[in-house]
Amino acid sequence: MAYTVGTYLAERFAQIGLKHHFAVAGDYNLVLLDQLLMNPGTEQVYCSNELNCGFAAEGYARANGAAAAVVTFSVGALSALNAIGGAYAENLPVILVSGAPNSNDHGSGHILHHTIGTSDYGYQLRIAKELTCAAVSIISAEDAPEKIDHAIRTALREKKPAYIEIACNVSAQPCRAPGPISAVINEPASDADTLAAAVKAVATFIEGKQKPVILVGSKLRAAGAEQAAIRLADALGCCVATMGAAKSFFPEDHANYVGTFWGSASSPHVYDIFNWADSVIALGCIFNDYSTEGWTAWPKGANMVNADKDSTIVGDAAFNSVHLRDVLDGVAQYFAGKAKKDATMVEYRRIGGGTAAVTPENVAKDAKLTREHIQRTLQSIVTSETTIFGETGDSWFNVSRTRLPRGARVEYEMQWGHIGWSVPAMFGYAVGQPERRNILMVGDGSFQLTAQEVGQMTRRKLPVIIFLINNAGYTIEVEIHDGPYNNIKNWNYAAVIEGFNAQDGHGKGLRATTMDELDDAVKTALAHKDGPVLIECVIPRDDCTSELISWGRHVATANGRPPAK
Ligand code: DPX
Ligand code: MG
Repeated sequence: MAYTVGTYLAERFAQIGLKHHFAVAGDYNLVLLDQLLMNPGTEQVYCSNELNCGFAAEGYARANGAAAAVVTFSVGALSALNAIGGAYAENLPVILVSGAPNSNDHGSGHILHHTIGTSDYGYQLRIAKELTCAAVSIISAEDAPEKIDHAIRTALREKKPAYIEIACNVSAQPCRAPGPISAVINEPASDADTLAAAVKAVATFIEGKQKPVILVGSKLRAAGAEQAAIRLADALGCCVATMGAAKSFFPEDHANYVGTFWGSASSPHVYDIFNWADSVIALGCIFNDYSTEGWTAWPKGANMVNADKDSTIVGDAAFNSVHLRDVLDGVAQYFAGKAKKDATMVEYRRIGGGTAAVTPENVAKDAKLTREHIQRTLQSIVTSETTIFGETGDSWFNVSRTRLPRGARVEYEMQWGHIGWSVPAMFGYAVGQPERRNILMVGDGSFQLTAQEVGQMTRRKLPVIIFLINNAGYTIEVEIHDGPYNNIKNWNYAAVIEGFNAQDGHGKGLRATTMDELDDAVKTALAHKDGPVLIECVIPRDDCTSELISWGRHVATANGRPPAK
């Protein structure tokens, strides 16, 4: 047979468009890595540790639609599984592949290295089952094709991670050839009767309302419904807001776009208009404690349509097995040519929405650097080719304030919220989309978790621009609840980047404590093409956005609710 289990897997990677897969070596996966290397259609990209490897794949999936990470058993995979939980939360199809014990050792009573020291090797598969949509263990080449295809197909269809473990002595075993890829990537169509009923129910709901608004959530991309949401907005003519996590999932230059809806942390006038509206059409929204500002800004009840990736809820009726884009297109067609449902847009303009001019910055250029100047600087370099990764922390709100031209993208990880995610995820994204202007905004606390992956950006000469906000600690936590645990060890961040260069790297580390210094550093960063540039932006501990302060108060109140009697 011409194929092996490993080359079969590599062929599937290449067929689903994974021009790269991420890896950390270990003796349980070395032979598998050899097999994957034989396929020129999928390049192996190395990471510094398995947590970062999982996040690099997660970021690559954001750039590329899907991704894979290949790690060794237990010591590697259990770290990567944190990022796989993140991929589940963020609706990204990341295939985690783990090397596994030799098939002869399963059930033999042998005790193996890198395990918890018992002879049951099923624990990793059991853990993975909780965090993925499909998890398989391959201990024979016989059923490898079926198991591999099941895991990949389920991940692509559900936009969730999957897990494949392969016994180390099986990955080079002869295996049958893969069949056509359409069996793996084809999605079943919406159920026709249910779709017709769902479209009718949503259209009737909107007909009965005077003041609808559209709320775009972060599952819109996973649902493949970004273009359909624009068609619905065009047909209705009402206000469209994005949830915090969904920034850039609807074009900000669209006539109906009003900004972010996030309670008191909303864009100007957006919270007002949502309170004035008589109905909300929610598209792929996640309402959690953070996104609802501690349950205080939570659209719910009878005046809502909740349209999700594969299900739509209108009042007390549920419609399943219908794709969001099909429902939206059906409703848009229904309203095409009818009078616009644009009352919220008219009111938004009446209360001054969309008219705020950018106020000039009125300070001496050699003045101490401020958060505001960092945000303005970020704004000044955003192009239609830009992708910004906004890390958990005040970076969320700084990036949220940035206005985006058509084509600019923002990536957040707000459901999982793992600080440090953004460094490896940006690395993975930049591997997938190296030609974009890739910008990362990350806090000092977050950076300390995963800083090594800047070394991989250096290795691949990726010109990522990193704004490292050094506000001397965990400021978001300071605003929620302060204590000594929010102070962190300061680093010489610029020197850390220089350290990654060793004899062959071209990364740059710069430090800005005044506005002038930041302006100069950004000029240097824009001109630097053969490696990352990190700009350490030094600001006082309490210099944060007003959104963070008000949001932090609401979250603290929600966290502090006493137990129900
Ligand atoms: C924690 C958070 O410095 O940003 O702007 O100063 O807040 P700000 P930093 O990166 O600090 C981040 C810090 C400690 N969250 O304020 S948001 C708790 C937390 C988490 N993820 C993990 N551990 C702890 N979100 C993995
Ligand atoms: Mg900080």
